[in-house]
Formats: sequence, C-alpha cells, structure tokens
Amino acid sequence: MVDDALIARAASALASARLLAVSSGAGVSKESGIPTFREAHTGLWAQYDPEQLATPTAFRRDPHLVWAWYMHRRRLIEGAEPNPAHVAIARLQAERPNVMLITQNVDGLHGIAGSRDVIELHGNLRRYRCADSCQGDPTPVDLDGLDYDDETVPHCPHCGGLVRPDVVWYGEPLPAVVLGAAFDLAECCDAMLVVGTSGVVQPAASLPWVARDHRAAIVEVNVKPSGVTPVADYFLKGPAGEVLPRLVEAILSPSLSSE
Ligand code: BV8
Ligand code: ZN
Repeated sequence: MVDDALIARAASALASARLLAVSSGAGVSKESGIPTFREAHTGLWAQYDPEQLATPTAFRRDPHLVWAWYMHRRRLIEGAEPNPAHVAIARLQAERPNVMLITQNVDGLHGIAGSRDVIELHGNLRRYRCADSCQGDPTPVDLDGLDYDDETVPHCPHCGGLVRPDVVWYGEPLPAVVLGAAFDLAECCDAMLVVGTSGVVQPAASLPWVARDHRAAIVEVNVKPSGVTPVADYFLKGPAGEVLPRLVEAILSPSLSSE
C-alpha cells in the first residue's frame, strides 16, 4: 500500500502543473478484467505470439486467423466496465481543464468512463476500417449489416476489400495527427502521470523520456518497475484502481488546489 506521505508529495508535483499529461497503458484496464497485451492469449491463442498476430504481414498471410483473434479480444472488452482508475482519471479531467490524456489502450474504456479528448495512440478495437482505405485514410466501416462471423472477415461495402480493426499494428506508423499531439504534449507538459505501462512499445515508450527532457516532473503508478521507472521522480507501487483514486483526491484537495 503506497503511504499517504508519498501520495501527498506526488500529488503536489502534479497539482502545481500548468499542463498535466496522463499516459496510460494496459495496466489501467487490468482491473476491468482485460488481460494486458501479452496475457491476451490464453487457451487457443496461447500458441501465438501477439507480435506475430498484430501485424499487417500476418493479416495479409492469414486474414481469417487475425480476424478471429480480434473477435476473441473484442469479446474480452465487450463485457468490461471502466474501473476506479479510469473513473479517477475522468474525474481529474472533469475538474481540471489543464489535464490531457494519452493512452496506448485500444479498449475505449477511458472514453466510456467520461474522459475527454483521449489521444488513442494505437487506435480502438471498437472501430473497424477498410484495409485498403478506399475512401481515404481511414475509411471507417460499420460492421452492422455486413456478413461476417468469428472466422469470416467482412468485406468493405464500398470496394469489397477486407475489413480490419482500426488499431495500429506492429510495423505500422502511428497516425501522424495522434503522434504529433502526443509528442507536443510530452514536450509542453510540466508534469506527466504514467500509469500501467511496461514502457516497452515504441514510440509510446519515449513519451515520459521526452517529458523529462523538457523538465517535466514524472509520476509513475505500476505494480512493478518498468521501462519508465528510471525517469520517474515518484514511483507509486500499487494497482492503478487503488492508487489513482487516492492520488486524484489528493491533487484535488483544497490545500493543493489553492496553489
Ligand atoms: C512503429 C494495437 C514505425 C494492436 C499495439 C526494436 C526496438 C525498438 C522498437 C522496435 C523494435 N522493433 C520494432 C520496433 C517498433 C515496434 C515496437 O516498439 N516493438 C516493441 C515490441 C519493441 N513499434 C511499432 O511497430 C510501432 N510502429 O514503430 O512504426 C514506422 C514508421 C514509419 C513507417 C513504418 C513504420 C507500432 C506499435 C503499436 C503496436 N500496437 N496495440 C493490438 O492491441 O492488437 S501495442 C500493444 O502493446 C498494446 O496495445 C499496448 O499498447 C502495448 C502493450 O504495452 P503496455 O500498454 O505497456 O502493456 P504491457 O502488457 O506491456 O504492460 C502492462 C503494464 O501494466 C506492466 O508494466 C504491468 O506491470 C502493469 N500492470 C499490470 N497490472 C496493473 C499494472 N499497473 C497498474 N495497475 C495494475 N493493476
Ligand atoms: Zn474499401
């Protein structure tokens, strides 16, 4: 359990920020019952390496296999609810206009919890698009009314090409607008709260380092050290669902709000 004094010190660093960035990873959704990226293959999927499934090459080679994996992952998120970590971040954003949120997560739970202007670095598993971007990049596709099932990939209603999940695969560039917004935020923020990420996947993993290079205070919440920990001024060891509500309460407390 993180002690109150450390929570208070971290909250003070975050509360005084003119611009506060929050950057979240799969650990924030763990307490919603969504396995982290590398845990998402259990049973049938245990034999596959995620970085071999979440790639354009894999989709070209065997679109039905990759589609089946995403249908499996979509079911994992469909029953999920935002947990107290998502709610705490949404509360912080509601009370402070100077709080911006970047997420690596593709489950859409921050938006469902009420967060605004979420910068979704890796897309969103609840959205689909034409694999050939036939009407422009992206060409959104609504699955309703299309012929598909767990093993059959739907076809684009415009061009007949394959439909794919609107996520960023390994080896694919992040959308330029999203990438630009995230790095602008990392360069301009006075503090960054980094929650539930292993700090491995690039370019997302560089964001805390860029923020630190621009003299931002870095607070990390994780159950264990990560690739971010070396640049963290404060490391709050614990589950996001337990630590974030306490941290946000402290940030919003009158003693800090008057600063
Ligand atoms: C690109 C969408 C260039 C898909 C995802 C060698 C060296 C360096 C980089 C590379 C390299 N080889 C290749 C690369 C680049 C590659 C990369 O970074 N690879 C890694 C593996 C080394 N990156 C890319 O390919 C990116 N694109 O670089 O393009 C380019 C430019 C121009 C032209 C062409 C190409 C694209 C990367 C995006 C990949 N897509 N998601 C999908 O989801 O299916 S990323 C995927 O992994 C997830 O979405 C998630 O974002 C990410 C996993 O990261 P985390 O969120 O950190 O999750 P993780 O499970 O790792 O960690 C969870 C953490 O939570 C842990 O620390 C744990 O302790 C903590 N935790 C657990 N429970 C809790 C908790 N914390 C708090 N509370 C809890 N309860
Ligand atoms: Zn199309």
